Amino acid sequence: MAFELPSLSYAHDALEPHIDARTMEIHHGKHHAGYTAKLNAAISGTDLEGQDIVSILKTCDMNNKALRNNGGGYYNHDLFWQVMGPDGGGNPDGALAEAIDSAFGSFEAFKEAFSTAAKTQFGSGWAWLCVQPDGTLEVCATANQDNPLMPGIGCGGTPILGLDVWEHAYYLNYQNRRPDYVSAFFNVINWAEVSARFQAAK
Ligand code: MN3
Repeated sequence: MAFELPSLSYAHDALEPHIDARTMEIHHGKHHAGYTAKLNAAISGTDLEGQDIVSILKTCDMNNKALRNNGGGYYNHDLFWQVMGPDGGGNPDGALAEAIDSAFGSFEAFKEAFSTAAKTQFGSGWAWLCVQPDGTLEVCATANQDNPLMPGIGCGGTPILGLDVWEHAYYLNYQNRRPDYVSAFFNVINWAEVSARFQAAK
């Protein structure tokens, strides 16, 4: 069974002015669709066909560039769309807020750590907030379409929040101003979704 491009749960313009509609159209409809099609091509006829994407990533042969890049691209964007939303922003609450305070000292300190990871990732990549098996939180950044589910990548935890810092994610609206895009991202984070992922992962 082939992977399908997941549909967005909100309109292309729903995240404006923080993320513009044209970027969303191209990012979801072209880039994510491309990773999905190439992932299907990479697993076609192999014993990976029919496996779920997390299993595929956890056992990924990192020398298989088509699988690594497109499996990561498929998963990363699926997570990215879901951890954003038109009613996003603000602060997390409950157990996630407590875990953030425990790991980073405060929400502001977490925001600083995550933003620094996103801004200083050289070239294309992602910034992540991850849960370790003992329930503690960690921030890391990874290159290209890698993510911490893959063997030996990043902090090794389960990602519950991710930010795409490839230029295709922000260039139309922000050009070279990645820090402004990173700052705007905090206005669209769907903390309810991140909390659900935190509960599921720990
Ligand atoms: Mn992207």
